[in-house]
Amino acid sequence: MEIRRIEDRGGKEILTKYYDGIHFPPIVIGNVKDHLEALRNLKHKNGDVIIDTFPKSGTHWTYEILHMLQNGKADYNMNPSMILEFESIDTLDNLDGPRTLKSHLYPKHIPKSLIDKKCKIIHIYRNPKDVAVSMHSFMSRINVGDMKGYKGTWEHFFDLFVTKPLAYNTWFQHVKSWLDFKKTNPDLPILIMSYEDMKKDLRGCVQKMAEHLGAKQDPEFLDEVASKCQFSAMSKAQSSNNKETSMSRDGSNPFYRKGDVGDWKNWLTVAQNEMYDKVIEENMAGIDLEVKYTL
Ligand code: PPS
Repeated sequence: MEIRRIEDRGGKEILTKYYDGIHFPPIVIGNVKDHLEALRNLKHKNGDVIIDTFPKSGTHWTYEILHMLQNGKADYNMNPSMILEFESIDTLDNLDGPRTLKSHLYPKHIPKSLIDKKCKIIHIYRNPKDVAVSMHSFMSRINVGDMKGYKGTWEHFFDLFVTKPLAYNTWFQHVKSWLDFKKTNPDLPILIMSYEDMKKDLRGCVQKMAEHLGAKQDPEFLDEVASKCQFSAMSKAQSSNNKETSMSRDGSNPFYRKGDVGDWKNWLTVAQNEMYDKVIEENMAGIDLEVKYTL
């Protein structure tokens, strides 16, 4: 593992831990290698579910929905930061099953027992323009370990996002790895959904997730889950989540901002947008996925 310092045009840095061809955020435990190897052997618990996403694609949102569905109760979870690569093996082992596990890992690093036992996987993707905007805000607000708040401007950050692999490499590589994994493992229960579809029809997506999990599908319960997981309700409930507010520079919860589709239009200049559209066109070759940039 190497520490990589990725510098923007203004000299502001983003740190990553580089291992096995992938850039990881510096809060991944230890030298990455040992933790990933230990994770490969994490013990499975009956009914475990994994949400995997590229960062800023709706991880917390999906977690809340799945947690409610798994527990049959529409209660918010105030202890939601169970990202596989950020938690110790003991912490993960000590969670009561069935667990709702989150991750941004590539398929090759997902615990083997969870794959062998065909645990349910949900992969959520979000259009990369909104991901870039969300990530810049998050990187500027976060203050945990070696993630001390990125000080660069939006313009400089966007340059990096487009030209350099940052944490979990590029959006295209990450999304492609999961599409390919699903294609080559048709027997595995992997549901792929988009953030934009969740925004457009949350109730319908909650129903699909409940079907995928084999969870209770009583219509009133699913209505309640969808209503509690609307951005306004969920961000309000989580604004007092001390575990998460303690991770930000300003005391706000850094995992919630605007929760919209198409906010990128308020951030990308015409020139940035045209340049990125070309990058998207080149990189989407071989990625068979409908990506919505507006609703
Ligand atoms: S992380 O750090 O990777 O786990 O972040 P993640 O949770 O994947 O993504 C954060 C973005 O998701 C938005 N969010 C929501 N959108 C719609 N509805 C609900 N309920 C919801 N909850 C969180 C959050 O605001 C971040 O997006 P932006 O665009 O920054 O608002």
